[in-house]
Amino acid sequence: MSGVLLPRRQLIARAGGLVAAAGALPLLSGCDAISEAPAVRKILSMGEEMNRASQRALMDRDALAREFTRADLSPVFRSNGTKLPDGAAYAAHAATRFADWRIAVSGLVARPLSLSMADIRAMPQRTQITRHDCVEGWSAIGEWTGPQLRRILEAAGVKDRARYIVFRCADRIDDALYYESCDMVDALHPQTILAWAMNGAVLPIANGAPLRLRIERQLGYKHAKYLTGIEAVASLDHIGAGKGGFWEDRIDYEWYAGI
Ligand SMILES: Nc1nc2c(c(=O)[nH]1)N[C@H]1C(S)=C(S)[C@@H](COP(=O)(O)O)O[C@H]1N2
Ligand SMILES: [Mo]
Repeated sequence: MSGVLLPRRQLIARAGGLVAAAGALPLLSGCDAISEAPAVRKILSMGEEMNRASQRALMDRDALAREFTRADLSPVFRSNGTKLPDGAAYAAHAATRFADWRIAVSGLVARPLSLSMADIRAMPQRTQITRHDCVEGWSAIGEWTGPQLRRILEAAGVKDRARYIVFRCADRIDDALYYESCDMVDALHPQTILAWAMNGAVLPIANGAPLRLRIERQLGYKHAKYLTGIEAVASLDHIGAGKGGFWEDRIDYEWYAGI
């Protein structure tokens, strides 16, 4: 689990440390010219290759998160954070099984949209079985189904100036609405979906009904539940307190929570 939680820059520092260690061997001999010796050159270039490989692994933002099989599903997929949004409005939506719930697609788009859950379910769907890692130290494997976010952004005609997608939620914690955001690399990633189904059934309220984000390369708090809107923006400066998410604004959770 500690590997999962290690901030990116520490991983990079560690990768750099390996290279430094490989390079340190010949330096112990105290001879400058020795780095020209073929064996030493080989060690040095091995270090460089390792560095490049680890950089590539760390930087490959398009890589897919691991997918599992139904045999791997967690018997219980627990809920965290809000388990039931407060208020009469959400209760009324739940009572009608979210028949009138809408998702607003707004901001830097050519065609703002207001999507119903029927619209969401009518789009091409992706199903993926992935592991959810919460920063608080638990993980669970679940199956998620919904349209790729990229399809929705394509339908709305997201403008070139858009650099981030903001996810608006229905639930309040301490009187502020939960929200999250990601950059366009994650927004367009094939495993970034808006899930309305979990483990082959309609998404339970505790897990974010009627619609929640799955952003599989990042930690749990990025996976915004109870979605009411997605907004394309050029800057996060004037969203919330400017750090890109409810917890990022309040405690030192990283905005880029890559796993
Ligand atoms: N709207 C909203 N989204 C949220 C949260 C929340 O409190 N409100 N909690 C986050 C955290 S910390 C985690 S680990 C996951 C938990 O998802 P789950 O309830 O399906 O386990 O949702 C994330 N998304
Ligand atoms: Mo979490």
